[in-house]
Amino acid sequence: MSTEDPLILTEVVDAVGVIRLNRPKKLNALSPALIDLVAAQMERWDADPAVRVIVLTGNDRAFAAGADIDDMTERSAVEMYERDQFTDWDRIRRVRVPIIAAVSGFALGGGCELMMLCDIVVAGDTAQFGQPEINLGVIPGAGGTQRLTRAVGKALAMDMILTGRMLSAPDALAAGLVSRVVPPEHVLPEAMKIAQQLAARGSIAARFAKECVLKAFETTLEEGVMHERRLFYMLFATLDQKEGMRAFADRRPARFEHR
Ligand code: DAK
Repeated sequence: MSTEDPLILTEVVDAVGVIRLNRPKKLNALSPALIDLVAAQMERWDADPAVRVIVLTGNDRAFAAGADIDDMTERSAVEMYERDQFTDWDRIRRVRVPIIAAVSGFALGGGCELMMLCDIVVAGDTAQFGQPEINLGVIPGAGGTQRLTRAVGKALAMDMILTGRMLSAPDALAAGLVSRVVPPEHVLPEAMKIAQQLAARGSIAARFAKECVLKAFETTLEEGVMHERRLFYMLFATLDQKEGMRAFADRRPARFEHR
């Protein structure tokens, strides 16, 4: 592979935008340039009504083995602060269409954090997950201490973050870190199957559902329930709600128009 190879490969399959991280020799280490490309592509698709779901994947060996260590080693605190790379990660967090991570191999450090910014995670049964930053003398920097703890609970998050140990895919499934575990060769097909199912449903409801579930991590139960209720009412202003319920009454498949 030459230095000219693109850091990400993208394609749109029906209404599904697929991003493949493409630094295989570096186990898809997430350089600032790579994260910027991922964020920019996701933003473009988020604004494109023709794309209703995004799939993010890596290769058989790695989803991503973390942020690019070589890029950080000799930087000063001021340089890290001035570069303010968290903005690019926040751009991914703000994407409204559902994102499915198709994960094989390593999802470590920033790779695990990037995965946790996705909404559904399909993992190969040999995948490995971890926040090993402690071994480098640092801590997770893109939300790992917060999102991992919310996903798997304090006891396991402390264990993973303090010891840097990796979690197997079955253990990650049991802990609630991933949604489904399949044989490695089925990871991308399964993610695409889910993506096509989501894309066939009403995209306004899908975006509202994502927003509401994420709200659960950021607010009180009462506020979250009120937020859900407002968006529930708002869906009665969409054609998709009428079509979905009429199709049920007519005993026919719904034809959603995403409006
Ligand atoms: N960065 C740079 N290069 C990496 C890398 C990484 N994270 N992970 C692997 N590589 C490179 C290796 O250096 C090696 O390169 P060459 O020597 O061939 O040139 C190549 O990928 C293959 O790796 P290995 O030879 O090491 O392969 P093995 O199968 O022996 O080992 C491994 C696989 C995953 C166990 C090992 O590569 C490993 O321990 N990798 C590092 C894992 C790690 O510590 N990850 C956490 C990185 S820190 C931030 C946002 C996020 C973060 C920080 C800031 N801001 C917004 C500011 C996140 C920080 C991190 O993720």
